[in-house]
Amino acid sequence: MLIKKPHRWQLPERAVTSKADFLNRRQIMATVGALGLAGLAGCGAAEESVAQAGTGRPLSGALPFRATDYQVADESTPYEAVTGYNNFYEFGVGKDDPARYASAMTTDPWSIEIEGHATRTGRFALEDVVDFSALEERIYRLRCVEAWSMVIPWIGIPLGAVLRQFEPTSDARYVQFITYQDAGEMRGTRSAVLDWPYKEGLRMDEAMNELAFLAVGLYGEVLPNQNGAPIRLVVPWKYGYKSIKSIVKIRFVSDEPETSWKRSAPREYGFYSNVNPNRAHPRWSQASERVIGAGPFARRETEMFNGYGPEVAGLYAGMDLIENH
Ligand SMILES: Nc1nc2c(c(=O)[nH]1)N[C@H]1C(S)=C(S)[C@@H](COP(=O)(O)O)O[C@H]1N2
Ligand SMILES: [Mo]
Repeated sequence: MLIKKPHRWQLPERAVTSKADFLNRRQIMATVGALGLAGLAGCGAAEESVAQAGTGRPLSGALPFRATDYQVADESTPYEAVTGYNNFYEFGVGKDDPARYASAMTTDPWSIEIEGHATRTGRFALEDVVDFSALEERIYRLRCVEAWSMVIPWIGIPLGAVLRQFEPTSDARYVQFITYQDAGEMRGTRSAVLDWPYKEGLRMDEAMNELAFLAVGLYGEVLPNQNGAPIRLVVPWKYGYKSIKSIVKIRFVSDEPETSWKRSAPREYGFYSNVNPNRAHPRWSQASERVIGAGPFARRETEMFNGYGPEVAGLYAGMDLIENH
């Protein structure tokens, strides 16, 4: 028998910040305007959207979406910081390089190649992978391995729902993701900072976890290029580098796939990369983090699994998370 218990996000004592508290008025009005709505009825407004009817997708501006209970109590990081302080090494290693140079990336048309242990494989247009009339908002913490953090209101779709469409077989124990690569458009890839293209991966049960998400937008609008347009992974209980940007290939594989940061420095960056305040990076502590956009001295204690333990700790039952870092 299926016992349906309310999940943590629905508990009444979990104060939910209203959207108006963190979306600035300009963005709210842009969303309302684009949806042609007379009034703003919370974020549920997007439910009566603008049917994209499986054809095309907005290339800029507002996206239709519905609100969810996946929120955190803390205020969202200001839009300017979310889109101006980035890691996207394909455009340079400076925090402002992505905002400066990522507009050179072509994001339309965009297709994703599906390979490996699945019934449906081949090349699919982004619009056939993601139903742009079924988007939802999730406000997640993002914790970079460099010991800084943000809170970002993403728009997207659960990863599990997307992967299931391709009917992975029982041999699919892991899934690998690969970023777009174009030396002309991505000036950073002319230096061998990493072994391009950028690669990431998850164990299949991690990928199917309810929290794993594919984002196509943030702050109610189409994802800016510097944040990984047109589609990027968001895995909120892992260090930020697992959340691979601008995905062009998804491979269902049976063995642990190669991942860029582990390949570059395995002692520092593991496959699992779960946020863990108890395991210091070999060169710095992970016990606390700098809160971006909240003033020069704002810090918070880092939480195990970035605060998402109730949802994900079970995935690692019996594992030594220091050794399997
Ligand atoms: N392809 C690609 N994906 C990437 C990165 C990158 O350099 N290249 N940086 C990662 C790191 S280290 C972080 S912290 C997050 C940052 O995401 P944001 O810029 O949207 O906040 O993206 C991750 N995804
Ligand atoms: Mo990061």
